[in-house]
Amino acid sequence: MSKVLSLTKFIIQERAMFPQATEEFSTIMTQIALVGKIIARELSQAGLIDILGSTGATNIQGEEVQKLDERANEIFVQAFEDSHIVGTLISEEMETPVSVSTTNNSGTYALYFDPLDGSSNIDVNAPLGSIFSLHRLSSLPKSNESLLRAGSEQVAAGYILYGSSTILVYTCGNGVQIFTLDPGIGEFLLSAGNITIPRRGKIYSVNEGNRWKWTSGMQNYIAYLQETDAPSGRPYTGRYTGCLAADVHRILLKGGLYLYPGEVKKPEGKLRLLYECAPLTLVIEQAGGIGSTGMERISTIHPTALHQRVPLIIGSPEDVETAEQVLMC
Ligand code: AFP
Repeated sequence: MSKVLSLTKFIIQERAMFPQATEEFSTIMTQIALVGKIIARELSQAGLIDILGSTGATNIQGEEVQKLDERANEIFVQAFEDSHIVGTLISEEMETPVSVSTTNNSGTYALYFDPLDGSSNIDVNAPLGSIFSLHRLSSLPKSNESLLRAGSEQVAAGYILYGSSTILVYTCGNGVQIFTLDPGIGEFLLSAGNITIPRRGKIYSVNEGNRWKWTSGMQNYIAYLQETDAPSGRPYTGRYTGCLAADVHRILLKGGLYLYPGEVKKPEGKLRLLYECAPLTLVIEQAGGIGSTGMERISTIHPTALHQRVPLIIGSPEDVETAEQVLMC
């Protein structure tokens, strides 16, 4: 029988090896794991209780709020309320950050999250995710400006993917680990450690329904991936679930690239820098890949707004570099 290593035990071992994986960080990861377990349980019962469908409200992103979006956000907030460690919660679903600090000198971590990624999959029982990013601040934020931090400043990031099983993927700068939830014992167990992304893949993941809204450079690049050319491994095959965490997870394991480009009339694209692009970029970079807008690397962007959107091209290093070269021409 292979060795069983729980998330809790893994974090304790990690603390012994890497000073940056502090006790505070262990506590935060334990709470994130709890959030994952609760959301996974609620999703497993979604068709049985009155939790599918829309709330009738629209969020700060101008998108229809699903009941499960709201519930997932609530679960994150409740897990970190009265926290002595995380002082500020910044969510894709909340217009402004929420302070959960109990005293003035505690809670200098800030947690950014997309509580339920891939909302259009909710009602059709397709994969969903939760994406998170952790920053350490020097003091409690006095304004929203102090929460506008580059991806390179993240101390940890990851995602929970609710698919055929529930997995937790994270990095705190020491490689990427994957834990799978064993529902029988309610524990996340290490299922793959120190993941590396293939240098080049054969998969591209993009919403091709938007093709005619893209720049000609982007249209030509996707056409290039679809051409037959055996020496360069083309054609690539297309895969797209509508859940970023699921699509990027496939790319992490199998190689290739995920793209959500800007459009001629909407150059900033759709995805949110702080809740989606920066955290997934940290994970992919830690596995040896690249996250880019096509023009600049995601981790170097200094946000100008909390809900800022940027184009995203993320995945195997050789694939993303080729895309950058084509798009910069
Ligand atoms: P939500 O987080 O609002 O559910 O949006 C999902 C998402 O940000 C990402 O998970 C998908 O890859 C992408 O949007 C899907 O967008 P399209 O439906 O435009 O392809």
